[in-house]
Amino acid sequence: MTLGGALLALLIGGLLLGRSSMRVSVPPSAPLPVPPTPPTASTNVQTFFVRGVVKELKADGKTVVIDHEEIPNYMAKMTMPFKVKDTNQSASLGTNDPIHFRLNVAEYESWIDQVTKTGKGASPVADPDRKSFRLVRDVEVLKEGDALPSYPLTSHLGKAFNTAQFKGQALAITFIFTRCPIPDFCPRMDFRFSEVTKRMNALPDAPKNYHLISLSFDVDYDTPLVLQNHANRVKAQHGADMSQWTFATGKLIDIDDLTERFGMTFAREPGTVPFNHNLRTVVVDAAGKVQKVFVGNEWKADALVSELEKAAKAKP
Ligand SMILES: [Cu+2]
Repeated sequence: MTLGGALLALLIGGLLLGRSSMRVSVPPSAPLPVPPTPPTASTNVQTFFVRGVVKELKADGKTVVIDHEEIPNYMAKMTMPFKVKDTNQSASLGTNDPIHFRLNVAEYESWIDQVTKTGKGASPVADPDRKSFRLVRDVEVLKEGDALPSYPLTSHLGKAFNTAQFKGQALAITFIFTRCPIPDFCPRMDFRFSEVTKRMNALPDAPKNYHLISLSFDVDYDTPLVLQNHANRVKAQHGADMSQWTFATGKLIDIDDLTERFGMTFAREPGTVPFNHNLRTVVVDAAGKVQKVFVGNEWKADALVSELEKAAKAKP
């Protein structure tokens, strides 16, 4: 082949590549190639076939943020992170790639697989309506060592209390809502706190001066009665000891204030379900100071137990 021929071949190759990468998307209304399968009874994994648009691929390749369509009977349309177990599934994904995928929901975790691109870089799904307006306080972010302000809350037994009355005790606060459908989010927080209560009871030298709070940010739905039923369910399901654990609710403006101090975010539009949220678990020592903030869902019960042991010893 002559030099000119080689160049021409390269040029054609380039053009072909260019063309193939410009191939355009399946229209959003096109049927999915695989029909939804019913939940498999044997493994207890529910599966859903979902269409969406990639918003971000995290550096480790194991988390893909997807703006996905409604999953009937399961989840509203929203943008949220999904776990990928096999990074080959996410390797070729780029921002704004339209995809379809299978969402697998087991008892304690969820993940996606069968990720298929339906086009490349097509226009993203329109952003959900986020026009609504909310009243918030301008608050300072709290760092470890900062004092936790007092927030008035209501327990699952309908009793008023506040976060300042736990001076002299180690306190762990996590943020949940009882309708959360994602097993590795709120249900996992319930499971971890359950494990913590059992470990604290089993440890011979464990401190007695500690308390756990699971604070709901779904304030319209999670009334004290709903929280009480939820607490009973968690107790039955995990054998949790509820004697030092309170499910709580409060005014949205206070919960907003508290969560914002730790970088915790959730959908706050009135009338919407706060599906789209992240996770924070805060440990406050017996002197009322923030000792530790666990980000996300990877922390283990043992880690929280050690933080509580340390926090219980702080001198007020
Ligand atoms: Cu949740």
